[in-house]
Amino acid sequence: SKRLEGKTVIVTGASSGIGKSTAVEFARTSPKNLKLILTARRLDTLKQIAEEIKKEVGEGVKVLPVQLDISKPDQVRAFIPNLPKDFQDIDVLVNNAGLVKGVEKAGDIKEEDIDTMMLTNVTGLINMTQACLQVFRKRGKSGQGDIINIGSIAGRMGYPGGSIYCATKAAVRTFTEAIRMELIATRIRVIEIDPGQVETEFSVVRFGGDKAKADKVYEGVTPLTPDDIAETVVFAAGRPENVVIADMLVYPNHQGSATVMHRKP
Ligand code: NDP
Ligand code: 8X3
Repeated sequence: SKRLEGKTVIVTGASSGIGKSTAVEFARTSPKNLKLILTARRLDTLKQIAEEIKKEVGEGVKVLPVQLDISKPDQVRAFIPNLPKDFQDIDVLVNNAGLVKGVEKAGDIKEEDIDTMMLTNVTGLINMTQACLQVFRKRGKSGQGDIINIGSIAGRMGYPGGSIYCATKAAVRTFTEAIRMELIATRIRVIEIDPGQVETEFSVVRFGGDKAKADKVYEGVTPLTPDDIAETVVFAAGRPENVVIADMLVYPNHQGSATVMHRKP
């Protein structure tokens, strides 16, 4: 889309799943003139993805892989000042990095897992948002830019075995809603996309690398693909400047809530 031409886009958690697909989808949609900053902890994977993107769309998209652990406030603080000058004028932030650890119920949840989820999904997302708002506020008369937060159905309702993850995504949802109001006198758009079940590394991470347990989550169903969500992210970013896709809930066809799934016997 012409509307994305010339933009600088950051995707957090671009090494896998929805973030990776989102990076590729931005490049495909605006192959002529785009700057993409791919961030995650796994730098080697980001470098490979940058190569894949270049191979597919050519040199019109400038891709910069940057190692960044968003759960570390000092890394987020240093992130924008350390970008090459021609990548610092960020237009779009996709706050996608996030994770779930375990299925333990309250009383048995590991402290370490609580911290990891909170520091990544909540503190990390907030710190990234604050960093980019510094840039957005300087643009135009009142400020301009897009913040696209990946929430979850888990932020709209709790489910057993997901209390901390659900709480983190509920925090994302309320933070998003509040800052949309705070920024109402600006041209900054605040967008939330809430996926239902998407097959990515999400469940593998949840079960500490146990692929067999992860596969069970998707038994008898056809989950969304990360590309399905990537399309909605790029759609939202590509709307005319006055249009805000404030909030989108996206399910696969078999899903009716965080826990209601129709499984083929
Ligand atoms: P993946 O596990 O495939 O991808 C998660 C990404 O987040 C990875 O690129 C990972 O990169 C990155 N990440 C994790 N921790 C950090 C960190 N501390 N700093 C920087 N990057 C980090 O899962 P998904 O693609 O499914 O998840 C993407 C988002 O979508 C998450 O916010 C998730 O909560 C949300 N979501 C997922 C759903 C699903 O069913 N899959 C449904 C609804 C929402 P690395 O390990 O290299 O750092
Ligand atoms: C991931 C979806 O509800 O399966 O956000 O945990 S859920």
